[in-house]
Amino acid sequence: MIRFFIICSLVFGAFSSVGAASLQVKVQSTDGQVAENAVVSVTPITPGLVLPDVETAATMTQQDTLFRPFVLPISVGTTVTFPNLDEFRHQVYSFSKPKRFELRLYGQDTTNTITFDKPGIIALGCNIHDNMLAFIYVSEAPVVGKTDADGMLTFEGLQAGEYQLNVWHPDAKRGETAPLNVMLDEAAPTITSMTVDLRSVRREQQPPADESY
Ligand SMILES: [Cu+2]
Repeated sequence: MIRFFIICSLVFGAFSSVGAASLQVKVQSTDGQVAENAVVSVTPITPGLVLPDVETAATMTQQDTLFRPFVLPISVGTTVTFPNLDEFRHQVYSFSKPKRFELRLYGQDTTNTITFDKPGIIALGCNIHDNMLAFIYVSEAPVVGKTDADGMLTFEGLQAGEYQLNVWHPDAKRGETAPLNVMLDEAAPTITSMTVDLRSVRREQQPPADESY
């Protein structure tokens, strides 16, 4: 009878901890500025952690002669579609080592997909519109996200345990900064902050210089 109760409590304990912990990350620059578009990767350290399902599909839209979003975080193996919502054609390319490609001139009627099978940073451009610029961050981690305009990012549905956080930003001076280990507890949300050393001039997409495409 005693053994029965022990088994029950073990099972219930394991069950109730699944997806119970949440993690809030605030990213700022070394000079205290809010860091929007910082990509945070979450890698489990504690053995046996059950992770949320990895997203295997994502979208990088071309609209109003801009990429949307400016920064797209994905996990390795994700397939990205590149819909063109403009009434004129784009020719999107990447010279970045993890995935070199070119999507030949295409309009609204073409569905382009690329699967990113190696980790790394992909800079996107368009051969027709020089102002277009975006980044796809392909993470080895199964859980990845990016900060909002307030420099904040929340992960839900994580199991309690230890994780390593890595942060990347398109304007970081020296690649990735030092990782941070955090212990998530199901009793209360974990709130942590990370710092990135950013260039003073931020890269962003400017609207096209003229309207003659
Ligand atoms: Cu274009």
